[in-house]
Amino acid sequence: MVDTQIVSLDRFIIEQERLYPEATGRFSNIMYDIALAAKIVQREVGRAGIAEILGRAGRTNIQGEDVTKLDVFANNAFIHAIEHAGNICIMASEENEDCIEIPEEYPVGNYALLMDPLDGSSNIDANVSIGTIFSIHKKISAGERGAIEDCLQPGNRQVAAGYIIYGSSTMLVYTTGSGVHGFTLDPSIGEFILSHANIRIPERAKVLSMNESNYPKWPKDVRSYADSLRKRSYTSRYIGSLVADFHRNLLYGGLFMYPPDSRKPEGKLRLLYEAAPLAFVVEQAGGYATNGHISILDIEPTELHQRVPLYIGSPFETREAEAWISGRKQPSTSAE
Ligand code: AHM
Ligand code: MG
Repeated sequence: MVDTQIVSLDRFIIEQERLYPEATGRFSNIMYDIALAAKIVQREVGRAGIAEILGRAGRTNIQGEDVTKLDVFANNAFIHAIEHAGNICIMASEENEDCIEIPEEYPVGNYALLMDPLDGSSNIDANVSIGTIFSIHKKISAGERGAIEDCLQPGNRQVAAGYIIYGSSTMLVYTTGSGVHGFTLDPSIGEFILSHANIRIPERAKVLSMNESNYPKWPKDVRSYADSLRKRSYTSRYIGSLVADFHRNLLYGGLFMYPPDSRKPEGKLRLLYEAAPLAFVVEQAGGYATNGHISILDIEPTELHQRVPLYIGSPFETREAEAWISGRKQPSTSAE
């Protein structure tokens, strides 16, 4: 029998909006625009192998890394889907050095959008899952059209955050602070359908996601913590595509870590585009995210492209990692 009771993303957004009589609908409109951009990017990712859009775009981003053509495409798709609608006053992207202002011909709204439009793009050629990460803040600046301070807000002030994973299926997972909900794109009707309501991350899981080749470059406390996990028979799962590694651990449990190392003393991942939005998601799912000392959500950003060490995932392991790395406690070395 055909299920006619499916909950589409649009219906879910409308029902959520009804819970807030004061809502203007502007926030809902941003989510519709993000979903539209996600479908456009998904279409290109799905065609990547045959559409001659693989390979390098011939320039580097402001982090000095190669930019592939799909990064450029995804960045433009999200900017163009969102800038015209009058809901956003300013944007920031991992691909742009400065804030992205809304063109004068368009109206502006009361929200700031930050994004990593296509994370893990070095994996595209190998058909590995990649993702878009987004974060939404309320405007706090005085001027009409938004300013950098709207983007430089701590994670605990996000009004929404989430990601889209382009994998064996395409999923949009997001939170507005009342749980985490996952929607799977049904290509036959072109709609995101609620498939994972109220996701909860397992309390603990013996799974570790980290780039072990960096071990010799990690600080002593991080190495000894990793040693203690090995002694306790933790298994490894790491593909090097943050959204894919994070999504797996969100569903099955585990600890993802990208510590500082001697080459990258600030860590590799970006606070505003990667760590803070995923921290909001994981905390809403019952997990935790830390830089080894404090919650990622409590870090006051000072610059747009700030990097941060990241330990994120199941609450048991992430709290233990923080206690050990900050020197508050030794981890358990028993087989349990
Ligand atoms: P990117 O934003 O340039 O794509 O880099 C971020 C990626 C993450 O997806 C992933 O977690 C990490 O870099 C992997 O780094 P490494 O290759 O050093 O293990
Ligand atoms: Mg990235």
